[in-house]
Amino acid sequence: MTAKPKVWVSRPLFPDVLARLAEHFDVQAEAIERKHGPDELKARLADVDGALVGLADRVDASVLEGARRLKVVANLGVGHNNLDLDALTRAGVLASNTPEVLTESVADFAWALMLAAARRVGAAERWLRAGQWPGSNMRFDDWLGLDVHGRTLGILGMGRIGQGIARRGFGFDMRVLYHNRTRLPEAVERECHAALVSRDELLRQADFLVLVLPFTPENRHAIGALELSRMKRSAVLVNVARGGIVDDAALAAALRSGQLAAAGLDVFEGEPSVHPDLLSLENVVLSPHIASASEETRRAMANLAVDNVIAALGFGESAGKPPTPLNPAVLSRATSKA
Ligand code: 8YV
Repeated sequence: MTAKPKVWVSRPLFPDVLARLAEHFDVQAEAIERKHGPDELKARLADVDGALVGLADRVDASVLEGARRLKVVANLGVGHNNLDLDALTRAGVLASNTPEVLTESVADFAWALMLAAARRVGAAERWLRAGQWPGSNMRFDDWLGLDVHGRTLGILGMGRIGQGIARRGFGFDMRVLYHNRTRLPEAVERECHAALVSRDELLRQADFLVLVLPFTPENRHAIGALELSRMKRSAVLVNVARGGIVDDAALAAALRSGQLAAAGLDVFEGEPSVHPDLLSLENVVLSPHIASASEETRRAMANLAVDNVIAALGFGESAGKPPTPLNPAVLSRATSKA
């Protein structure tokens, strides 16, 4: 009997999802959540046919050296700035990600941060839990926040998640503006009730600016001191994209000086550490990179990553046709070689 192909899973996953892999493969799954350095990643990838990795696993040319059996790396996330796609393609390794399945959950969470930051939910809860709610009635003018309804929602990066955030704006009677490298088809703009403006106009007009850009070298510090200075002093910034798109030190300075009213952040430069100035401010809502973390969505992401590995290694109903490849050229090369 030929040995089963080997698959490494870099993060603990739902047992029933792992069981789907085990039907076809010899699975080595990590039991604890931790970051794997380059040497360890290289050693893990050296003798497996497939791998499921997380955003903390940086897969580049150096870790692929010696990974002779490796055919597929499935990323547990839609963003894939942790993968060097050119290096994977050169090595003939298929890469995949988890688009679509997380769109609506991340859009929901962007709204959670918008609302919480505008209405000071985090700070008010800390105050209540600290027993500071006075016995008599609270002052009528205490805990005043910003309204969300009827304001201007600005979205920077209008992919699927940006569109989901925009569509929700209609229910809050908001004017929706967006900026994107390419204009959306008119039908999509209509469905999202969104209008394209320049990046500068977006910064100037948004009452709520939500970042949903991919993290590329060009987008590093896309929002820094200059951009923040162009925004309204009453504006709220929300980042559900990637740490590093915002200059966190500049943001903390703007929040402290009143240059910007509030922020809601799910992602940070250098996660899991968070800039100490952000930790000490009350006008920012902080969450630990959980925008996609609903029960259904995290399961759907894990299952989609597994679907990609099963298909890429030639098993299951979609053998040879992984559902969400990032470098499909690898597949056509494999077919033409066969
Ligand atoms: C993470 C994300 O994948 O999909 C992305 O790009 O950033 C998240 O959904 C998730 O936090 C798992 O680490």
